[in-house]
Parts: sequence; structure tokens; C-alpha cells
Amino acid sequence: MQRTWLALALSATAVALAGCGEQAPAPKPEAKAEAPKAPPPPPSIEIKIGHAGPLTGGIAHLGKDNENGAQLAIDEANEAKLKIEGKDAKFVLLKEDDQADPKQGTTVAQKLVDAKVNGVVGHLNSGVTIPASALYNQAGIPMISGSATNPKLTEQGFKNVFRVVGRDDQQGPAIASYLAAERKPKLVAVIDDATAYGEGIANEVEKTLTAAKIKVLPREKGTDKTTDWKAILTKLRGRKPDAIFYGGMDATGGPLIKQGKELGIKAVFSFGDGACTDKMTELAGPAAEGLLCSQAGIPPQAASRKFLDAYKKKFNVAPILYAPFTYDAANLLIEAMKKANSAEPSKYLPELQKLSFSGATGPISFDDRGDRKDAEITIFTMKGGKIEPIAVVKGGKTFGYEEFLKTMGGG
Ligand code: ABU
Repeated sequence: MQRTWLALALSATAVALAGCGEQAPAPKPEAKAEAPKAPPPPPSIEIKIGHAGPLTGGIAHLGKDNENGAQLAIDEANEAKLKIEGKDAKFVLLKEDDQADPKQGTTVAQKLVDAKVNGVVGHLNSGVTIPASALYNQAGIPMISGSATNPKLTEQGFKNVFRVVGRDDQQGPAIASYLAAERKPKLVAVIDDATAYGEGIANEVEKTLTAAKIKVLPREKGTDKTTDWKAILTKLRGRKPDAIFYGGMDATGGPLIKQGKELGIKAVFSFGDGACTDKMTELAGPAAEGLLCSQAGIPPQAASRKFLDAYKKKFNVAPILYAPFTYDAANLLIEAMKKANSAEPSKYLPELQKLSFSGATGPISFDDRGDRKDAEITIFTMKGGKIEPIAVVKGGKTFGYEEFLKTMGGG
């Protein structure tokens, strides 16, 4: 009874309201909880580092070794969540294959310039790095090579060009002096591959030998593609040299020593850094045993434990030659950006020029030309299929390898 009355009353009210032109208020929707707004992402800055080296061809293994070193530094910088200009810095490595070819080198250098890279690690070969450096210089982009050793690279007056290895006018005299002192050759044959590096280091070796009153045969030449050395070696065999020095890379140096031994040449074979790798055994087998060679820095196995462990963990191989140096090169660019709080080349270049950096390869700072101060040169021999460090030349002094390790606080 009471319910019927209530229904009638409500209906009357509704009619009355309708008569006044008013609507009954719509039932209120259930109030929804407002989702909290996500804070805007922190501003970020993309910093592009270029790397260029040979990733195809006979020395692709060395190009990949260099690239890996730079990649490791970039990955670590991203893991460290650095801030540049107050923004989250995201580093990317733009990788280019210059095929160890000077023409291709300038093509990829222009590509990196067009991509507006903030800095470059590379290139590997002196003959490629020298012409490429002119393009980076024109664009004001700092570049650091971890392996190009020809002196000319840093003698062009370019303020943006650096290297973290020694030069061939240090390396050539070091290997030639070691050869002269330890093996006492009376007659030496010198061969080169007609590249800026090969010819340059061969000239330095010849100068040092001649100054030591050691007779040097007229220069023999191949190319950076020569793998058949038999004609040159047969000619040299007749001259009975006590030692042969080859200025060139391992891809061509391996066949050279193999064919030399097959022809019965008894000379000591010696090489610069381009052919100072375990690859010589892969290419020449037991013929590589006993060779002498030099590298324009500390041996890779003497790099910091932190670097060696991280490299092995990431790539599951040990560095071959200059990976610790390209790692340092990339870290130098990053460190200079941190100091300048800017990835703008014109802003961080002055920091790079005056940096004192503790790298995986030891303390690094640059002289006015952009060369590494106090670069070491290491002398190796091939033993049991592996190149083994035997001596280190630093600041005009020669140390036994173990003795040198003690100076580094190791050994
Ligand atoms: N330094 C040895 C290989 C690289 C170069 O051409 O200099």
C-alpha cells in the first residue's frame, strides 16, 4: 500500500517537472579514479660516433677487432647512463667498411660527415686514414685512430686529428735496432706493399739499418693484395740476405714467410705491426715460428683486466691487435664530451686536446700534433704459434717484457 503511494508521488513530480520544461536529472555515472599522468620522459641526446675500418677483404679480422673495441666503449657508456647537457646521453656507433681502400675511405668518411657524427674512431690503415682525415678536418669533427701509424697523419696541421698508438718513425727504428742488436745481420732485404704504411715503415727500417752500417739490398715491392711472392723471393734467395723485413699486413705477410721458407731462405723474417698477429701462423703454419715483429703500443694482453674481461665476455674472443686502443679512442671522445658537458665538436675538442686519461692501454695524453705522448713499442717473436712479447721500447729505453710489466705495476 505504502509502495503504491510512493510510486504515484514520484510520477506526479515527474509530470510536474515536465510541465515546467525541466528534465529529471540523469543518474550520476560512478566517479572514475583519474589515472595519474606519467611524467614526461627526461630529455635525451643522441650522440653518434663513427667507426671506419676494413670489414671485408684480407684484413677484415683486424677491422672487426678495431670495431669491437669501439663498440665495447659505446655499450659501457650507455650502461653508465651518462648525462650530457643535462640530458640522457644515448651513444650510437655508426660502423662503416672502408675496405682498406683510400678511395672507399673518403666515401665512407663523407657518409659519416653527412650523418653529422660527433666524433670518429678510425680508420685502421694509414693510407686510408690520411685522406679521410682531411674530410673530418673540414667538417671540424674530432677523429682518433687506434692503429694508423704513418707519421704524416698527424703532420698535416689538423687540430682535430689524433692517434693513440706510436708512429712508424718510432716503430721502424725499434724493430730495426732490435734486429740489428740481437741477430746481427750483415745484409738485409727490405720489401714493402706500396701502401703509405708499408712503404713508410720500410723506409724507417732501412734508415736505421743503414745508420748502423748494415747493408740493405735495393727495395722490392708488392701490393697490399700480393699473395704470390715467389718471383721476388727467388731473386732474393740468390743474394743470401741474413734478414728480410716486410712492410705490410698479415694477409700478405703470411704467404711471404711461408713461401720464403719453402724456397729454403734461412733469413730472419721481420715485420711491423700490420703483420704482428697470430694470423701469421694461421697463414704460414710452422714457417712463422721465430719471426720478429713490432706493435706500436703495449701488447693487447697487457691491457687492463677490466677491458680484457669485458671484451672476452662480450665477443667471446681475445683482442687480436689494436682493440684496446680503439676502446681507449672511443672513451677519450666520451671523456672529452663529459668534461665539456657537450657533444658539440667545437666545444669538446679543446678538452680532448688537453685530456689526461687513464685508459685500458695506460695513461694517455696528446702532444701538439695529436700524437700519443710516450707511446710504447713492443717487440715480439712467434713461439708455439702465438706471438710472444719479448721487449718494450719506451722513452728511448728498452725493457725486457717482464721488467716492463713491473713498471706498469703488473708482472
Ligand atoms: N699500423 C699498421 C696498420 C695500419 C696502418 O696502415 O698504419
